[in-house]
Amino acid sequence: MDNMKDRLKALLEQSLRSLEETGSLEDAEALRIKILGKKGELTEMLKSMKDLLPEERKEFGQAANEAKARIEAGVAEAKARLEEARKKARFLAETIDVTEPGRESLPGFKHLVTATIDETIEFFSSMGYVIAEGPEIDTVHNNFDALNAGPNHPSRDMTDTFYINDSVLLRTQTSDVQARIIATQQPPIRLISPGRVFRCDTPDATHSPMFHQIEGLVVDEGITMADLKGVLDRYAKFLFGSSLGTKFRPHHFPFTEPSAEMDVECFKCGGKGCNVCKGSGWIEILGCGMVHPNVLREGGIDTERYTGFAFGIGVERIAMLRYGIDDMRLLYENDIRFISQFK
Ligand code: 2U9
Repeated sequence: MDNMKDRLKALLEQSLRSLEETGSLEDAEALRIKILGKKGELTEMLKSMKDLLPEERKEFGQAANEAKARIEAGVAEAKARLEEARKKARFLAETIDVTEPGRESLPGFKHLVTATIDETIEFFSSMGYVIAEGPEIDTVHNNFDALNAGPNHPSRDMTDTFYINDSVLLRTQTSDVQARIIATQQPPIRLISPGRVFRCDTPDATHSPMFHQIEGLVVDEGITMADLKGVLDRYAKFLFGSSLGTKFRPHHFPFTEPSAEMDVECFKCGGKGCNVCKGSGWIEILGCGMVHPNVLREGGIDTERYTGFAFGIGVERIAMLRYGIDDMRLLYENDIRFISQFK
């Protein structure tokens, strides 16, 4: 009996010390099983009580139960301590330093060609124009015949136009969109047609075999050159500055008569002459004219009742002027160092 009491005392002391020293929740649980589990050291000791005399059993039983309660309390204490330590460590590890500078995000931004198209769309839609789009591969009829560019027109030449076959080509202008519309709709018509066009050109600072156009078409009763001038003058001011004047020079296009090119006063020098306007004080920005009666007639529109005006804008040219770019190829290389200057 004395021997058992000594062993119990030693087990109790040893257990409490180990629990105090244990450094992890897993170790604390392992200790609990080692001492109090089904085959634990204290459990075994309680089992061996059966060999004691009845009065010894009572005394030892009491001592063993007390020891068990103290060890259980020790386990609970150790677990609470370790749980707290684990929480603290986690809080420390997961702390976010809100004073640290954030990582720079790289949001996308519009390409200069897209930005120019979108701004032009914004301007014309605010005046009630609709946006019309069409296929980039179209018929010779829609691209040339319907636009009064007869069989001998120079732009039909193989060296200027990409032909797919005798009757199908890559459109050289977005006018094919308008040709379709006037063939299927009656006035009033008021639209712009932004899109890609193709010409057999070797790329250089001012040419590309693919570029973007925005063409406009208005057909209604009583449309005159004054409407054309008013709208396009407003557009030039919207693009380059409200104080700048515009002028119209006679020109020739097969689909308009009379035809003109519009110049705007140089936005850099205000008209005095500089490197941007090449000393003239004026910058050419678009072509325009009153829709040729042949074109309206081809589309089934009564030319006694209706007249119209049309214009064509080279998007890259406008973007280059506005952003001071001297080589068109830079717009297509997509070098992020170049493009991000215009964010
Ligand atoms: C229809 C009737 C008339 C479209 C027009 C221009 C003038 C023009 C150039 C601008 C620069 C082409 O990209 S560019 O090289 N375009 O100057 N375009 S009038 O006239 C039309 C279109 C459709 C039915």
